[in-house]
Amino acid sequence: MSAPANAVASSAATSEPYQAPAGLADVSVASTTVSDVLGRLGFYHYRGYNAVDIARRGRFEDAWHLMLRGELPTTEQRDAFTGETSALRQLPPGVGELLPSIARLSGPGSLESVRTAVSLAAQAIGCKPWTDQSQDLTRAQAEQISAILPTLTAQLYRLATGQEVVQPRADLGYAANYLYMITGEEPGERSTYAVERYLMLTIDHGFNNSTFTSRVIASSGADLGAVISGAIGALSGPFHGGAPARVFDMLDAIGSPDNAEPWLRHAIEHGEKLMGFGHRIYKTIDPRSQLLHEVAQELHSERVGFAEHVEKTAVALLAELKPGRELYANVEFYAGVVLEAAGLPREMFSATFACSRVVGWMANVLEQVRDNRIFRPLARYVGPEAPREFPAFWQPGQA
Ligand code: COZ
Repeated sequence: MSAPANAVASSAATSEPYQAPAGLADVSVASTTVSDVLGRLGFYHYRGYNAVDIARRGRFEDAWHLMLRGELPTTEQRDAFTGETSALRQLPPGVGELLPSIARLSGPGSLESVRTAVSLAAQAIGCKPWTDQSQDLTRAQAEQISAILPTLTAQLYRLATGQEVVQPRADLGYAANYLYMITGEEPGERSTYAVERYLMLTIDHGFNNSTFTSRVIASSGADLGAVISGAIGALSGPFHGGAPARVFDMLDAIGSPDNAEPWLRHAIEHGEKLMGFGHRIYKTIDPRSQLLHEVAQELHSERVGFAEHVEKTAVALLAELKPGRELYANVEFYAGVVLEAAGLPREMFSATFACSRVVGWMANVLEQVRDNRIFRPLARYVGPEAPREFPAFWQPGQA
C-alpha cells in the first residue's frame, strides 16, 4: 500500500532532520563514563585515568577491574578479581568439541572463526536478551565472555595449525596465560610484559567503530553473544582492527630502507591508504603508538629500526602529499612489531586485539544497559521522488 502523495509531500514539508556528516565524524551520539580520546592533546583515558600511565605501571587485571567494576582495584581487590576471572577461562561444556570443525573452515587467527565460536559459547553460558535477566547476571556474563575469549582464540589457532589445544592455567596472569595457550610454553617476562602493555593500551578508545557497534546491538536488548559477534565483525575490517597484519604486509612489500620513499610515494599518489597511519580523532602522535614504540625498542626487535625509518618517511610524505590532514602513525603501526617480537604469529595480531577490546565492549554494553534507548537514526532519502508511478508491466492488484 503506497503512501498517498499529499502525506509524502507534507512529511517532507516538516523541519528537515539534522544531517550528520559521513562516518558521523565529529558527531557525539551518546554520553559515557567509560573512556574518551582527546585527539588534539594526544591523550586518552579509562574512566578519567591516563590509559598510558595505567598501561605503563599496572596489570591487565587493574584495567579490567576499572572498566567492568568501575574503579581501580586495591592490591587485595585486584588479587581477588584475578582469582575470580582466572577461574572463568575454561570453556563452557560442549564448546570445545565444536572448535575443530570451526577451525577447519577458516585460517589460523581468523576473526570469522572467533566470532562464530564466541557466539556459541555465549549461548552455552546461558546469555539471554539482557532485558530478560538481571543486570548483575549480565555483568557476570560480560566478565565470563572476556575471560573465555582468549581461550577460544588460542585454541582455534592451535587447531587451525594442526596442534593440540592447550588448556588455560589459572596460575598465570591474563597476558602470560594467553601466550602460553598459543605457544604451549610458559612465556618469559619480557614477552609477557610486551603483550600485557599492548593488551592494556587497546582495551577501549572512545566510541570507536566496534565499540559503537556493540552499543547499537545492545540497544535493541539483544544478548551478549549477539553483541560480541557484531563487535568482532566490525573490528575485523582493514580500516579498524584488521590493520596490524597489513602493516607487516606493507613493511614486507617495501623490503628495504632505500625502497621506502619510492614505494610509499607511489602508494599515496595512487590513493592508497598506508596501513598503520591516520586516525579519525588523533591529529597528533597516537600515544598508544608511542608506548608500543618504546616497548619494541626495549625488546630489541630487529624490525624496529626498519619500522622507524618507514614511519619517518611515511609521515614526511603524508605531510607533503596530504597537507593539513595531520596523519601520523596510529596504534597499529608498532603493534605488530611488538607482538611479533613477543612471539605471536602475524595472523594472530587482530585476534589479539579482540581479546583486549572485548573488555571495552563489555564496559560500554553494561553502561548502555543501565540507561538504554534503542539506536534508530534516520537517513536522508535521495532516490527517485516518491511516490513513483508503477511501470505498465507492474500494476498494483495485477494477478
Ligand atoms: N594513508 C594515506 N592517506 C590517508 C590515510 C592513510 N593511512 N588516512 C587518511 N588519509 C587521507 C585520506 O585519503 C583523505 O585524503 P583526502 O582529504 O585527499 O580525501 C584524508 O586523509 C582524510 O581521510 P579519511 O576521511 O578517510 O580519514 P578518516 O578519519 O575517516 O579515517 C582511518 C581514519 C584510520 C580510517 C584512516 O583513514 C585509515 O584508513 N588508516 C589506515 C588503516 C588503519 O591504520 N586503521 C587503524 C586505525 S587505528
